[in-house]
Amino acid sequence: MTFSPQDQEFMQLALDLAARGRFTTSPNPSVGCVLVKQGQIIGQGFHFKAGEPHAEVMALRQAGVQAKDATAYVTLEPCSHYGRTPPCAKGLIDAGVSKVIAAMLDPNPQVAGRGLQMLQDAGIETAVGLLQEKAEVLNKGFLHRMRTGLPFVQLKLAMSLDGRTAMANGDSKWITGELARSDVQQERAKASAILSTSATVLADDPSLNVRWQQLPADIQQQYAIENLRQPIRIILDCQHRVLPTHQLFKTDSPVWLVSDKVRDLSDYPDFCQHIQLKTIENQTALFTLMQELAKRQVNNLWVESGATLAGTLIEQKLVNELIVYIAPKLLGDQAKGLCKLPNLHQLSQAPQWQLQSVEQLGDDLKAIYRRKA
Ligand code: AOF
Ligand code: ZN
Repeated sequence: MTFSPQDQEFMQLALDLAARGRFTTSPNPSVGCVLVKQGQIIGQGFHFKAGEPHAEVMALRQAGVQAKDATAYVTLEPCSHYGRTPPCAKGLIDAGVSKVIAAMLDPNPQVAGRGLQMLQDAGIETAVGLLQEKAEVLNKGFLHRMRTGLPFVQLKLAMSLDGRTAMANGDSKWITGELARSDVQQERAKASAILSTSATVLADDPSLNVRWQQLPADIQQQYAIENLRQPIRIILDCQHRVLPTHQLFKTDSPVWLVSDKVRDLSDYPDFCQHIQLKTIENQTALFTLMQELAKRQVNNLWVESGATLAGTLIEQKLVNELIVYIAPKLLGDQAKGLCKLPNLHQLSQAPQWQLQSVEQLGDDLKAIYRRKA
């Protein structure tokens, strides 16, 4: 299939629109749509929140009767099912659109090609694959969950030049600079959920929420605070050490405490839930946890924890991406390391990663790595 430079331009616009939903659409994907007739944009829209209209509906509303015989550029195959909203494929058919170009197919088993089929059956020309790689990046969490039944796991590591995360006495405030810390807030904001442990809660008493006021001004201006979503905080707490007095409970977004025992939460706020899961050698069975989280519609899981959970997740091949913030400091070899890998003895067995991108944030670097097979 060949696409013209103009096709690329319109799809890029649809991708930019889709990205505006990146902090709000979870558990749904971020999707954008542009309607074009005789080279003119007649409607554009994006999906803002689960339960609210899909991108195509927003664009069709704007175009009104002009949508007849238009071309639709959509970043994901239009849906074919009745979910929280009616099928977009039907909306496009009813509006009389003549052509639909999708960046990629929707792997959601409720859709998976049926959206395009519905359009074709109605005599609409369809094409797929325009700027697909960019569309994949935008929804890597949603797509991974649909394809594998697991969340897309991102492990955040903040370290010195010599790969240390804290001094021997635990002091780690602050290794990275302000821009890197603001970037972490953005990454948290994009995540469906944040995973940590009771050890981290007991040591640092973090709130693990998004401080919207720490995000860049242009982002703050784009969103009304009341529309923003806080990620779910998930804490592995086998020994029930997390208390109702911890900072976690000072912001009223969901907290899920995970352990293998029955837990009475009557002293905890209503937004706190318990997930009961088996443990292996006193540790939560992490693969089972991931399956459970995917069932609960967690697309992107952002992990901020200590070296133990980081190491175990890496060992069990459950980390999809490392997000590493590197500060220009040297902490020396008595300082604490990034992750514990007690079973690793041979260099040939060292987990390997593929560099995806590097970005400068003030004096710090942000490097993203994907797990190699
Ligand atoms: C589209 N356009 O803008 C989005 C789509 O429960 P619902 O009705 O919101 O449907 C959610 C599913 O629809 C989601 O899992 C994904 O497969 C698809 N998302 N589809 O045509 C959109 N957000
Ligand atoms: Zn739809």
